[in-house]
Amino acid sequence: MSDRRAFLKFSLLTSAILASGKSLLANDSRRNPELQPTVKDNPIVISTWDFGKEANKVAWKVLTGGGRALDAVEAGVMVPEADPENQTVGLGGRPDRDGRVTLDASIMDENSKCGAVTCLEHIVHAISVARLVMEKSPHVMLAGEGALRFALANGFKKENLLTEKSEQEWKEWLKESKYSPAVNTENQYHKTINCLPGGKLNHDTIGMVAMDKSGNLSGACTTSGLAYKMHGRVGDSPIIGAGLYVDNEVGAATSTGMGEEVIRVVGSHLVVELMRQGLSPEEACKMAVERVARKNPEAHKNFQIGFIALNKKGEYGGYALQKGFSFAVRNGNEEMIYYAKSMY
Ligand code: SD4
Repeated sequence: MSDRRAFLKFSLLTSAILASGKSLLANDSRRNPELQPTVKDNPIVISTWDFGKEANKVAWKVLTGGGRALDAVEAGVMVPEADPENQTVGLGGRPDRDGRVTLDASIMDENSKCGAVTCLEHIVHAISVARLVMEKSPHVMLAGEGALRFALANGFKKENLLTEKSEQEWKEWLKESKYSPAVNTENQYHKTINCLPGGKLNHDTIGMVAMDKSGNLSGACTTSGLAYKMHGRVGDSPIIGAGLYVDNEVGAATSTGMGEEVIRVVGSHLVVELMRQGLSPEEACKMAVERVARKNPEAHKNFQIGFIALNKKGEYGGYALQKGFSFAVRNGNEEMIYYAKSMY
């Protein structure tokens, strides 16, 4: 290519980039006053599903006591992890197809430090092991046997996580052994949308993001993953950028639903980057859901994806693929459960 043609091509490219993007500058939140924290001294926590409300209560105590968002989200998600009635997180979680309860969790703080565990067995508080990986190991993620060994070496107690109820259901499932992850829903919708066998209410992964009194953000995500998955399957929840992402300059996001689909678009990172470009939390979640749908022109009607997000201004939002996705909010003004808007 002649110098002149090369120059013209470069100029055209540069003009196109400049025309498309005031965004190039706006992408950098340090240049975008809109994204600077304005809610100092007014903390907030949001989390997935109805059960997020109880988890938020614990996180809220930490936040109002002046604690770090990191401590708040860890303490918050420990609530469903310890609840044996909750069959999608921690103790009592539904097992994989081999009857083993394997947990996935991740945590991320305001300094972009992060930690995760995947396929962790026998430890109720996977989130605390994830935090330990972040703070006491040179790594970001530990898996399976190595994660368990690390937990035990650091004083965690080995427990049986498979409750009688989850074991019974698994044995029932084995009769047909048909793997068809349910479209997860909440409350009034659970009767009309396909649920787990027997129409049982299918709570799901807890993802929680919070901003503390100093305006710092953190997030946590923990789950037993999809029921009856193959042993060793890893979902989105422990993958930084997929199930959880925090950028203290911009905002934080987390996801629930069909992990494989969230991973394919690096969902939570996508939501945060869309907020960086100026979208509101709800708009960013919506666009990420639409991206997932576009990648699955047919299949997306049969699974659920939900995102929630919080920005530096303390604005929050959520969006889902299917009806029935709820999220819980706690701040100085409200303690609420919202039903997210959805594509369907
Ligand atoms: C996963 N996203 O393991 C998690 C669990 C979930 O509907 O939310 N299931 O894929």
